[in-house]
Amino acid sequence: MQFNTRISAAHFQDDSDSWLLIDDQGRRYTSRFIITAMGILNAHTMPNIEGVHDFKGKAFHTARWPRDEAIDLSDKRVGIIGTGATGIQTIQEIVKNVGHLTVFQRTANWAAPLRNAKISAEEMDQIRADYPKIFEKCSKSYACFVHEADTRSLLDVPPEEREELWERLYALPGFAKWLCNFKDIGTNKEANRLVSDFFARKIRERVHDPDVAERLIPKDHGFGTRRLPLESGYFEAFNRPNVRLVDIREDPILRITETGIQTQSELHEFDIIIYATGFDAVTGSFSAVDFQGVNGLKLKDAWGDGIRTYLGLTVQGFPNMFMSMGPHQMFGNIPRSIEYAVGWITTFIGYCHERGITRVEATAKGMEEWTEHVHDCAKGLLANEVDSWMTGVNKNLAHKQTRSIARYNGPAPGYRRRCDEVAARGYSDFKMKREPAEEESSDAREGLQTPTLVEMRP
Ligand code: NA7
Repeated sequence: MQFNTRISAAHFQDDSDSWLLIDDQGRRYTSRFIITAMGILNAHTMPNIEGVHDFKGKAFHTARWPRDEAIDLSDKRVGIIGTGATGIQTIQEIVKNVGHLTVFQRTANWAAPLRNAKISAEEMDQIRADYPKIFEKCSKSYACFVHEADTRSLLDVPPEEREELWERLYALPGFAKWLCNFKDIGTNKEANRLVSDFFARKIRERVHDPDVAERLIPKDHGFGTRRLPLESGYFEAFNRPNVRLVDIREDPILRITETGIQTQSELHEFDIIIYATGFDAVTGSFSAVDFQGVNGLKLKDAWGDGIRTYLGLTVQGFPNMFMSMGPHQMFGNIPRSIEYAVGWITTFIGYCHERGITRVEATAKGMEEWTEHVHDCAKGLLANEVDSWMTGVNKNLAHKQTRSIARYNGPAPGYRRRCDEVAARGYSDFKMKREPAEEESSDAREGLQTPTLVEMRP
């Protein structure tokens, strides 16, 4: 383990079938294989608002919440920009102890109760006893969660029965209200409109001021077409006298000033500004590293006109590089997706190790076919008609203004079956190179036979 180390460059070395990694201190490491495990929501983005660095009070992105000091908001005027999952969770928490909070909302998001609760010792014992069943369920479900969709089409079900299901789901914890809903709410516009109406009614019931409630109800996308934020008292936060909602579609932010946020109509003065403005999702972690494959091909150029992968695990032109939670992988229940990717990758590396294979690389054909398959799986999903980090959009970044297919949208069991088939074929879809016969092997090559990291101080 090498702690506190940020890799800034990773270059494939053609002559030794290995990777050279360079960290931000200039230290160099070589390795036969690399596995990227950098996360899909890692590179945070500040808003592209003029004057964002001019504010003289305290300001930070939620991903950089100060660790070295306790932030006491009890007598502070606080502004927060962003109402995604992070903004929603931040707002519901800080309203418990804040002087005054102003929430700047660009896009209202659907959100539904999390319903976390303490687990008794007996419940915990039961959950532990059920682990095999839970894992079995996750291995069969669409997105690796315990939840499974109601197999009926919403429009085939009488209105009272729909209501009954929705009320039941609303009372359950976690993603049940999203993932145990009727199977077609993510594909059929009318079904989606009806389920959205139900969740809009819930917001109206919970928010006292009807005008504020209307602003908190999304009008430009349907329920569940963006990753559903789960909340505990988010909507009630707006019933507090010291919380104000500013809809910046109506009253746009012009700039950040030394003292606060200037909208078209007003200067809002603050002691603290919190940016819950999201991430350069999925590919942002890759853009932060200078990845260079065969012949110096840069990964950012290889993906310049669209992400292309083979199995979401490898990229042609980047031999011996594997991705855990790279693009075109399942983003459902992420730990389960990681588990599968890690198993697949390490089995492949073990296979190479046993057979003296020093280089493996996806083919251009394999990558084109897989990418086409990923795009086919995305067809018909309403989620892909909506701007969100899941469709690769980040309006703070010039190169991420249009939608792309960044994740695998098909069912997880189908994804795993395809990857398992590749392994069962002895990875014959890959170009492979064996190490030279023993008499040819040099000391340097022997040093690279195992996938251990070799550090070379500069
Ligand atoms: P998200 O879901 O990308 O949300 C970012 C929020 O910040 C969203 O409301 C954006 O509005 C808003 N935003 C971003 N830039 C601006 C600017 N320049 N001006 C105003 N508002 C802005 O990120 P999160 O961190 O909340 O959640 C990411 C995932 O982490 C989440 O889905 C879970 O899976 C865990 P917009 O919608 O773009 O209009």
